[in-house]
Amino acid sequence: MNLKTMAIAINIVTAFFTFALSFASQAATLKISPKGEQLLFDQTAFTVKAGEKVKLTFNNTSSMQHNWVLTAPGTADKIAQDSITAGAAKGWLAIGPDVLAHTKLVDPKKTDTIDFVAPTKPGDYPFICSFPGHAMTMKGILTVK
Ligand SMILES: [Cu+2]
Repeated sequence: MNLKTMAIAINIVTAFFTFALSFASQAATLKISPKGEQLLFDQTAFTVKAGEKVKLTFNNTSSMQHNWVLTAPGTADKIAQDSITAGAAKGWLAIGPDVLAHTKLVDPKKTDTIDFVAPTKPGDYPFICSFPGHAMTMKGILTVK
């Protein structure tokens, strides 16, 4: 390999990593918290692109345990019900194929950050807190476009 070939090779490698870095930094960044001590999220609507990388941080500013659970359309009520049965040992979450992404059960004044890939099918994906009794009001919609 002569010097010119090596220079071209280095340029190609540099271009590749620059491209890879720019792609990696394109993850959508979402931040959500409870609304004070109410059984509400402070954000009830997010929009992301289909198949997009998402980084979500749930900052539990309240004095209760909560989580953030993304559900397949039409399944939030069942997941909330099943999560009561799942019990404290399972973090009050019935994990199954309709749970598309979730934080851990976050203790008061703690945060959890998760990375996931947005659904590839456009639509409205409900998110809930699956702690018993919270999902009726502690919910929102992640819109995938
Ligand atoms: Cu909650």
